[in-house]
Amino acid sequence: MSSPQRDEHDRSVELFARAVELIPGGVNSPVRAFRGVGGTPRFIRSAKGATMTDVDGRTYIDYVGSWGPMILGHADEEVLDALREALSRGTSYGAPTELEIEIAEEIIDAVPSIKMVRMVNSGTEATMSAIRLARGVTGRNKLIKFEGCYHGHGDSFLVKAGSGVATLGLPDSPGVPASVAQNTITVSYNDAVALEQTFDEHGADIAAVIIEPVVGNMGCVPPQEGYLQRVREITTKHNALLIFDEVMTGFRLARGGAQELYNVTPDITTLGKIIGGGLPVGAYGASREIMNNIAPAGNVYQAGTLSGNPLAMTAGLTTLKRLRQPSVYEQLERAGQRLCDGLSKAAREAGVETVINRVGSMWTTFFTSEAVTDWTSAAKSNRALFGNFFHAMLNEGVYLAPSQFEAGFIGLAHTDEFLDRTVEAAGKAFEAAKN
Ligand code: KE4
Repeated sequence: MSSPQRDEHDRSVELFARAVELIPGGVNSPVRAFRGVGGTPRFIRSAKGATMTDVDGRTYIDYVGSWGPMILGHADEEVLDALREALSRGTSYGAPTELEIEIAEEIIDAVPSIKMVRMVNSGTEATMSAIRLARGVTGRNKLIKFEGCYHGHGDSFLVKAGSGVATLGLPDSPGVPASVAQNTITVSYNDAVALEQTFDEHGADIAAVIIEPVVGNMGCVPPQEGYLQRVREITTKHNALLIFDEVMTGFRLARGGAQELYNVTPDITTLGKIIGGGLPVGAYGASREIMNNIAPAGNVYQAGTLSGNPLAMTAGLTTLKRLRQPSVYEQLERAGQRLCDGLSKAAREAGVETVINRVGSMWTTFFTSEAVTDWTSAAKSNRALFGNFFHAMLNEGVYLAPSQFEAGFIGLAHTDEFLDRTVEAAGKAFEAAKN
């Protein structure tokens, strides 16, 4: 791994100049553009285990992990071997395969609330399909989401959304018809009273509540004690469906996701990221009664050319099988605690006010002095200071998510050596960020 040097990234600068002429913002997903932190995004040439190497030959300890999927680490040998074997038999058939049964069995075994599952190609497809299903099943139109939560770029979700929408400060995206946006009601996260009041007013029209059970997209914000249980009670009382968007938390926080960790059972679960092992994937699942409404078993239509494709299923199934061991989540918990204790100490010693929210192996360092429990408190963070810290860490060879409103991810390849080097880098970066 190259030692930290002057911030040399000429090749990334050159490539970015070309990219912006050909691709909107030079990227194929907004949050990659470094708009939240300034500067030039690093173009990555390769990755292995806990590290990525950019086109200028600089290697970083990576805490983005492709925004969550790379829980085993990059270029895991078992995943690559399985993909090589699958590749020798072709890349896509557009016909059913045994693999799709196997990954369905694996997901259903891991997440007891899912008795039937449909594979799609992204988290956005999963959440779009889940709300269409909820509307189809209930005959109702309104949807409740939470301010600062992000569920992909489906029209219904781009209302006070998190992730890149929050990073770019986009109020609500142009192009979403008022007729669609008016069916989305936004409530503040961790406020059960506000949710109850909304149901008192609109209850009979509300098809579903969709929630990140542990939020990653305003930065990491855990549910307060009893909150998810209240959300469950309120939705049940009003016969609305509860959708846990576990695209990020699924197989991340526990093998059964946040619903296992907090012991709350949703009606529909959406998944993505980890279940594809780094290849394009999404999924949504529920009881047989609910899922049998999906075509061709039922009338709620949803389809996809590459849904369940053999390569993503191969990478995903290989990954999920490795996550069957409970020791995996014990290791991730220990790593998360070691890293975040170190970061907190480093910030304190540098005299920088931070609040670190963590659940298992996902965390966010908020540059603020008050608790971060919802979007309002998250938005008070000092984004400029975060940006300084981000670039100082990048120069120290640590690659964080380029936004205050994103979570970081620790994987099984982050050994204590990598974690301790990260803490050491942070000590310097907090000092540098202040100046
Ligand atoms: P995709 O369509 O990006 O696969 O998934 C959308 C999605 C749905 N639900 C949750 C809880 C999510 O976190 C996401 C996507 N997460 C972002 C990271 N905050 C993906 C990164 C990006 O947009 O490039």
